Amino acid sequence: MQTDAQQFPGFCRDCLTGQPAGMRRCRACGSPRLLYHAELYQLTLAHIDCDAFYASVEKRDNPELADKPVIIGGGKRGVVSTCCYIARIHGVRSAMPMFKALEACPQAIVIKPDMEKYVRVGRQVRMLMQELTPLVQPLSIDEAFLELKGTERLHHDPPARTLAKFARRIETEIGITISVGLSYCKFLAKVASDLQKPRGFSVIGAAEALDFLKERPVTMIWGVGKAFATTLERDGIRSIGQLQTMEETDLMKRYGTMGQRLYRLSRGQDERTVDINGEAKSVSSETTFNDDLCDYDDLVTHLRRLSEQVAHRLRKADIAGQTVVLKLKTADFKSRTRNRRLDSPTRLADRIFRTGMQLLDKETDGTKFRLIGIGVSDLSNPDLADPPDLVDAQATRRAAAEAAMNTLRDKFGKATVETGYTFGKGGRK
Ligand code: TTP
Ligand code: MG
Ligand code: MG
Repeated sequence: MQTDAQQFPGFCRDCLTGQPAGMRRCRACGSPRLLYHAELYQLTLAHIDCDAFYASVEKRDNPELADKPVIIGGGKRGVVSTCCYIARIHGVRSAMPMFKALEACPQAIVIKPDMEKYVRVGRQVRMLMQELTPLVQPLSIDEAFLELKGTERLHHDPPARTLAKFARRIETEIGITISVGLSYCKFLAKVASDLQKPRGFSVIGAAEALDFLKERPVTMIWGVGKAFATTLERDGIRSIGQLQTMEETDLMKRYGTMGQRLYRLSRGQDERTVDINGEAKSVSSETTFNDDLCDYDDLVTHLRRLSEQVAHRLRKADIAGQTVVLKLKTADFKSRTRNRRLDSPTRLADRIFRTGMQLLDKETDGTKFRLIGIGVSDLSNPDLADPPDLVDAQATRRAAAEAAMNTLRDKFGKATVETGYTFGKGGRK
């Protein structure tokens, strides 16, 4: 007997019934959510991202919020973490100052984030993903890449149908919604998952990649944020189509390794595979003090030096890490480790150090420490490390300064260059 996938070019995302070509509504359930694509049953690389994640979890837990605009945020920084899609209609966005968000949508219900809960739900989603394939690469609390090649035998369905079933399962079992992007490479799978949010399912095939990208803005390319987009704009480049007409050597001359990325990604060329982050693997440095320390400033001095050692080893090994890990041991030998996952992998001492400082800030409450360590885990190759626009222009300047210092250090040795944090404080060995 033929399967639905062999027999019909499309299927219904609600009841999974196979659909003959050209249907507008499902022949079984009447749903308009039909999926057709020429490469539908060949593509295997998916990106899944939860819709309005924190807000969806809160709505799930309080049905009274269902049709109300909900904003998650507030707290110390007074910004919007996220908001539901109803609030987005009013113009509310992530990272917006709360007062602005409430100007745009005064009737919104504001909820303080409950991180523990979101981490728990994120883990549940991830565990279900791992039932689809062992090749799950989490990118953040609410999203991951999945490689589904070779899972057809296990699921008795091609990846596209397995993913649609998965979206239904998340809705019924977890109570939130997701969006799926299906493509042949990571870049376009991630782009695709964002195209139809919420409850989206978008497919970008190899045959259409060039055309699809042509009219899109350069900011769609991974690693091109506001700052770098401004640089490109100064050079007259706004659309990916413009990049498609440029030579690789020209782009590399102008923008270095980023130029090479622009060249490739603008043409839909992305060789990166889904890799499960090596869990136990990390690069770290630590030091035990002669006398216990409790003062933030004293600890920071060590932190800076250790961050530089870590960055140095990352550069030598030509790897990067995405999760910064701070380790402390108290005077009475209790260990504390604190992690923070960054938006992109890093091998810059400055990023490691600054993240470490933030983690340390919460721990210095008068406790005496005998040891401090800093490191990174979630190791990966450095291709996507430290995109030029990562945080802000200042960070880009610091990154450039660090690169220059590294060159000097490699040439003249470690003691040549010291930053303000280590100078004169035992930074020299
Ligand atoms: P996202 O997946 O970027 O956003 P989202 O899930 O809220 O909405 P979308 O439907 O567009 O995917 O981020 C996941 C969670 O991370 C989000 O729910 C809250 C948190 N977050 C912040 O705290 N601050 C931010 O600036 C962003 C972008 C996200
Ligand atoms: Mg999301
Ligand atoms: Mg996300």
